[in-house]
Amino acid sequence: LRLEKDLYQALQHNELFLVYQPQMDTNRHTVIGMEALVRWRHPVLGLIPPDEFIPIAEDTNLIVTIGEWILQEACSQMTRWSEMGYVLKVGVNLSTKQFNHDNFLEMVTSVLSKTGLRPDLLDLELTERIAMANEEETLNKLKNLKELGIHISIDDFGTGYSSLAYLPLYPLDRLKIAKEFIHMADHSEEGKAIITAILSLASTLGICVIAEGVETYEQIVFLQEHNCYQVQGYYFSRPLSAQDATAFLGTV
Ligand code: G
Ligand code: G
Ligand code: MN
Ligand code: NA
Repeated sequence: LRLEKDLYQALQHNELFLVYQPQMDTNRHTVIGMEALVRWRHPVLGLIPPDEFIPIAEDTNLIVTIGEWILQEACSQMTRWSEMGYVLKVGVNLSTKQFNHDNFLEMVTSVLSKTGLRPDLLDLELTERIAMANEEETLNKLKNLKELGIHISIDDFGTGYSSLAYLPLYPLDRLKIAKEFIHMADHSEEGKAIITAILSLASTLGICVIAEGVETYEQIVFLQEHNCYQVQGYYFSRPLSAQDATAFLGTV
C-alpha cells in the first residue's frame, strides 16, 4: 500500500529513470539496439525493481501515465543518439493495460512527433499475453503501428501461455527468445531443441530473432552455428545509465 501511494508521486519527484541494455549483432560486431528498462529510486526504500512496481502501476492504471513517460524518455534519448550519428533502435517494453488503452495509438503518434524520432528507430516489445488477447483489436493496432513504420518484437517468446496460431497473422518483426531457454541450453538437449525450433519457425515465417540473457561465449557460438546473430545479455553489457550507454556506443 505504501508503494502504491508513493508511486503516484514518483514521476513528479523525478524518481523514475531508464537504463539501457545494448543489443548486438555478433556477425557485424555492431550495436543494433538499446532496450530501455525502467528503474525507481525510492527516497527511503532505495532501488525498487520493475517486477515489483510495474504490477502496481498496472493495477492502479498509473501505467498509462508512467508508460507514456517511459516512451517519451526513451524516444528523446534515441533522437539524441541518432543526432550523434548512431544508427540503432530503442526497445520499449509495453504492458497489457497500456497497449489496450483506447488512446494508445494517439499517444505513440504524439510522442514520436514531440520527440522527432524516426518511427523505424522505435522497437515496441509486446508480451505473448498482449498478443493473445482481443485478436481482432490487437491485429488492427499492430497494423496501425506497422503503417507508421514502427518495429514490433515479441518479448520472452515461448514462456507465456500462448498459441502459435497468432504468429503468421500478426505483422511481427522479431521474436525475443526468453533467457530461460538460453540458460537451459547450457546443460540440456531439450533447451537446445527449443531454441533451434524457434529459429526454424521464425525463419519460415520471415521473422527475425534475438536471443536474450546471453552470458557466455559458448552460448554465442551455439547461436551463431544456428544462424542467430542478434544477442542481448550480460556477456556484452548489463543495462547501463544513458551516459554509460552513450559511452558504450562510442567504443564499439
Ligand atoms: O530490468 P529487469 O530485468 O529488472 O526487468 C524486469 C521485468 O520488468 C522485465 O519483465 C521487463 O520486461 C519489465 N520492465 C522493465 N522495464 C519496463 C518498462 O519500461 N515497461 C514495462 N511495461 N515493463 C518493464
Ligand atoms: O522481460 P524482459 O526481457 O524485458 O526483461 C529483461 C530483464 O532481463 C531485465 O531485467 C534485465 O536486467 C535482465 N537481463 C538482461 N540480460 C541478462 C543476462 O544476461 N542474464 C540474466 N540473468 N538477466 C539478464
Ligand atoms: Mn523486454
Ligand atoms: Na524478455
